[in-house]
Amino acid sequence: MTTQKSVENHKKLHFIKPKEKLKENNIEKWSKKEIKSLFQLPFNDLVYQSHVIHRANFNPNEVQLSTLLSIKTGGCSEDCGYCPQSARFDTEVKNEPLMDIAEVLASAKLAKEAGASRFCMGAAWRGPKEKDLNSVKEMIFKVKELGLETCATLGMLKEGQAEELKEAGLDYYNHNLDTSPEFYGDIISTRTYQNRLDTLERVREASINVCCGGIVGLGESIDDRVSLISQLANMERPPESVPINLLTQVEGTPLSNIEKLDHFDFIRTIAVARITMPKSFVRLSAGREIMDDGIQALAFFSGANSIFYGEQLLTTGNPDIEKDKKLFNRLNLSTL
Ligand code: SAM
Ligand code: DTB
Ligand code: SF4
Repeated sequence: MTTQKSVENHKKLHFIKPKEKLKENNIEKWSKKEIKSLFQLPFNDLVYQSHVIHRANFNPNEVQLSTLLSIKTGGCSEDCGYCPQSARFDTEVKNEPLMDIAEVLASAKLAKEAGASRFCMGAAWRGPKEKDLNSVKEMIFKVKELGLETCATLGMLKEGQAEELKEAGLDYYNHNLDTSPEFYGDIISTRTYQNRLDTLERVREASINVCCGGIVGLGESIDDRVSLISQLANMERPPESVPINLLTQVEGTPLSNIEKLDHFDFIRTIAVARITMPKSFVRLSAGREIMDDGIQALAFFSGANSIFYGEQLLTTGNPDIEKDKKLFNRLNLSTL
């Protein structure tokens, strides 16, 4: 029964103020304790707070659309335990060479016609070789000429490569931290957390927008989610774009049979990302195909304002464009 007392208690709910203070005297903007206390809030209290912060910083009825294309699929040397493109796992993904520029441009044109504003090119590499980088630079230049924002995710970058990409017209570089530093070694052994931070630093230094987030549902603990958010939110400048992926379980990968995450825990992660990174675009990324419309609507309410749009992610499926358009209409969402 709702008593007057319980109503009064909720009015007193401690409201977390968005913090925009820069790192001063090495004091973290968000302590792990504060982040954990967000994850532990009752669900309604958390999504209420994240929504209020969302509408203070963004139009809550707008969603940005990015379309992905795998320009180099499969045969990857790395051992990321979630990934169907690693050559070490027996999955249905085949090793294909780098796509032709003409094919990439044809896809980009279709993405633009369908309403995407950004085109993201992904390659199953540890990092790009110089010859490959030249081809990708040409792709970036030509995709940008179509009037699309450009994004690339090519793995680790060496000194000077980010500058080359910037010169070609790259707007965003996606490189995820994936999980907490503590849990990372359980998922990937072929490159370190520090390697990832170094690449992100190179992207920043080259004045390319940073797109960096992670995956939930890898078997990590709540403390690992806290620690991932702490890494992202406490960067000197938090990423402009924060993709939150729900693990897509692919047969043949080591994580194919792991216990499935409760989708409300996915929403909690979106909400905490929104509260701790109030000015960033938070992307509801992999996993939409297995989420019902209600969960997606809740993700938008909680602060997600970007999605991957188009039938395919890299090697796995994503909702049909027509299905997404219906969802936007039902929720009166306009797209960017
Ligand atoms: N090879 C490059 C790299 O790893 O940096 C770029 C492409 S990689 C596929 C980009 C990101 O996709 C990964 O860092 C990971 O966050 C995400 N990803 C890959 N497989 C996934 C899966 N099965 N479920 C959810 N996210 C996934
Ligand atoms: C990101 O955070 N998620 C995208 C994109 N960045 C490159 C990739 C999701 C991949 C899902 C598995 C696949 O389709 O291969
Ligand atoms: Fe390779 Fe990237 Fe997949 Fe890791 S996530 S195996 S680096 S394609």
